[in-house]
This record gives sequence, C-alpha cells and structure tokens, in this order.
Amino acid sequence: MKNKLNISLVIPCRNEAEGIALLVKKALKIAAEVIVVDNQSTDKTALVAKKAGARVIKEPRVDKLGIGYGYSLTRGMKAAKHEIVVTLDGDGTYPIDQIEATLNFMGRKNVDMLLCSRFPLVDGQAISWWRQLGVWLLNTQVRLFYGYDMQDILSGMWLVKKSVLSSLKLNEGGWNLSPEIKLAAIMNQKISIDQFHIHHYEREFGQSKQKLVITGLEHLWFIFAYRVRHLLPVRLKFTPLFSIKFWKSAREVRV
Ligand SMILES: Nc1nc2c(ncn2[C@@H]2O[C@H](COP(=O)(O)OP(=O)(O)OP(=O)(O)O)[C@@H](O)[C@H]2O)c(=O)[nH]1
Ligand SMILES: [Mg+2]
Repeated sequence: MKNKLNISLVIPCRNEAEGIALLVKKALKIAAEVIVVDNQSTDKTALVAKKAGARVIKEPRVDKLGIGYGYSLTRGMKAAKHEIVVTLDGDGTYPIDQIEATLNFMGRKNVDMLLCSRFPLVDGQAISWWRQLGVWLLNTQVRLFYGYDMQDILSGMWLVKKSVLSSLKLNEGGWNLSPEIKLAAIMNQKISIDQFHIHHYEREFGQSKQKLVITGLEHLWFIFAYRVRHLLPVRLKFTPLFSIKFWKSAREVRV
C-alpha cells in the first residue's frame, strides 16, 4: 500500500515474542502507527516489537487476577496519535488484512465506533465449542439486559474515534475491558456504533493462557453488574429484572 491508513493500531501483549515481529511488520504496511503495549512480559516481546518498528509502551498495572489487558488497551488508546484507533490481539488471530474494509465501512456508516464480530464463523475457521457457547451466552445476556443485538461481546477488535474515547468511562484493568468498552458505547446516547463481520484465524504461535471458566464467569457477573450500576437503581427499584418493561427500557438505551 502506497499511502498508509491514518490509524493507530493498538496491540496489548504479554509474552508474544514468538509472533509479534511478523504481526507488527504486516501492520506497518498499512497503518501509520502501530503501538504494542507490553504488560509484564517475561520474554522479549517489547524488544522484538520495537525492532520490528512498533512504538512500544510499557504498562505494568494488573488487576487482582494478574491480568493487565484492560489497563494496556486503555493506555494504548489514549496514547494513539491518530483519530481512529483500531485494537486487536497480538497473537495473529485477528485480520490485519481486513482493517481497510472495516475503516471504509465505518466511514460509510459514519459511526464513532465499530465492533468487529468473529461470528458467524466462516468455513474452515475454528473456535472451540466451549468458547462459542460462552460467547453466545454472553451475547444473549447483552441482548436481554441491554436490548442490543450483540454479535461478539468478547471480540478484541474494534475501531473507535479518539474524540469519543473520553466520554467512555473505562475502569476495567483486566479482561472485562472488552465488554466494558462495548457496553459503555451502547449505553451512551451520544455515541453511534455499528458491527462488522471479520475473519478469525487460529493462534499459530505461543500458548493460550486463557482461563476460560474463570474469565467467563467474571464476564457474566460484569455484564449484569454494569447494567445494574448504569441505568438503575431507579428502574430496578420499581421494575423486576426480567419484566418486559425493563427490557423495553433497555431497548431505549440503544443509539
Ligand atoms: N497487556 C496484557 N495483554 C495480555 C495479557 N494477557 C494476555 N494479553 C494479550 O491480550 C491478547 C489476548 O490474549 P490471548 O491470550 O490471546 O487471549 P484469548 O484470545 O482469549 O485466548 P487464546 O488466544 O486462546 O490465548 C494477546 O495479545 C495477549 O498477548 C495481560 O495480562 N496483559
Ligand atoms: Mg487470542
């Protein structure tokens, strides 16, 4: 690509030294800025990423479970130099080659934020049944509690305008940052959002450190608690959680 896209790509990383150079080099072919946020890696992630041309930021904070995914993303998005910030994981599972398409779609739809959904899976793509079931359950929870047709509440890829970032109050330092930023956008009347279907690749290098059950339960509780904290207590006081009235009120939240 002759002209790079005026975007900042933010990649949160912990111990991705094995594949990060390839990812950064691929990303730098299309993106004007590639930020790798290194969070307590014990391998050479930061060094390798820097050598490959990334801007490396170190974010040492972790949540009570020792995860710094959220802190790193928030830090990276704030540090971004360009108006459009794109996030994705450092394990090569998200499609760098579709960034331009997502950006075009975002422009056509004229929205502030674009959520990239890995579902439905395209032929040959694999995400374990456990994970699919978990994401489906959490998507359903969002549909019920927030009235938004969520396709992939746990996607690590989204595009957001820097100018609206400050109106999204982000507090989660761990894995919950991913649902938090999406829910904050859904709940914010001033922010327009849309969804875009992306490809998803299998992790080719490194080991998965994800603790599916613990993280899944953490998300389940978070999505519930976030809803209770944010339109209630007034509504909850008078309205049972699963009443049609509550559901309707949730629908009104949608932009
Ligand atoms: N900053 C930061 N990044 C993390 C942390 N843990 C994982 N990551 C990064 O966050 C991204 C997503 O983590 P993954 O381990 O791929 O999690 P996952 O996609 O749910 O699960 P697998 O791909 O199966 O491992 C990757 O880029 C990781 O390097 C952390 O504690 N802090
Ligand atoms: Mg991954």
